[in-house]
Amino acid sequence: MLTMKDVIREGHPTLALRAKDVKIPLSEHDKKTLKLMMEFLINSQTPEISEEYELRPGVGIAAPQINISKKMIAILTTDEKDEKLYKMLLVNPKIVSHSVKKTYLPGGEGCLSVDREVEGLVLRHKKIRVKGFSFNEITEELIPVDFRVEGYVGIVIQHEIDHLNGILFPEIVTENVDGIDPVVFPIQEDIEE
Ligand code: UDB
Ligand code: ZN
Repeated sequence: MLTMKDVIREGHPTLALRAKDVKIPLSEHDKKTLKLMMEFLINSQTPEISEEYELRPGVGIAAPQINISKKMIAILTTDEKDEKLYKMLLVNPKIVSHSVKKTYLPGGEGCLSVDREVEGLVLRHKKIRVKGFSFNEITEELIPVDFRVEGYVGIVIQHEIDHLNGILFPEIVTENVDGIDPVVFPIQEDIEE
């Protein structure tokens, strides 16, 4: 399994590289890497496992973060609207178009590869259209995908694709978000009796 020891940190040269296109069909090594990336996200979100191995609860990871400079990302998160689960292993993902409108996470971003608090907010496209291939880890099929996402899930995908382009969020923080609407997470109201 992957642990935080496998996650390289800010300052490591691999994080600044442009990742390579993945060759299709996938090699057995690339399939194993994709499966390990999703397993890391699942483990990191499983309280008993994340405590035992001191994993930060991850919603996304890009292959360069484990020192593999190839265009592969894993996403495991729900969206802020209907709590729909996005569990995806994407190969050669590309943003083919995006909205003019921007958005941001009101609490700012963090990163598994950044071990410090960074002030400032990251402006992201509000809506994106992504093309690439989706890896099914059960059947090992690689399916072409073309989908639109917005809001929180869109931000996670943009953050991971930035890693494929050698960009870390501290390099793109801004102070000024005048006139731009943040992603809004609904408040979980406790229902009693
Ligand atoms: C994360 N996790 O995984 F609202 F259950 C961050 C870290 C850096 C804090 C681990 C995160 O935001 N988890 C989270 C948030 C919730 C509810 C919940 C868990 N990343 C991924 C990363 O570094 N990928 O390279 C940072 C996110 C900041 C914006 C998008 C990705
Ligand atoms: Zn990151």
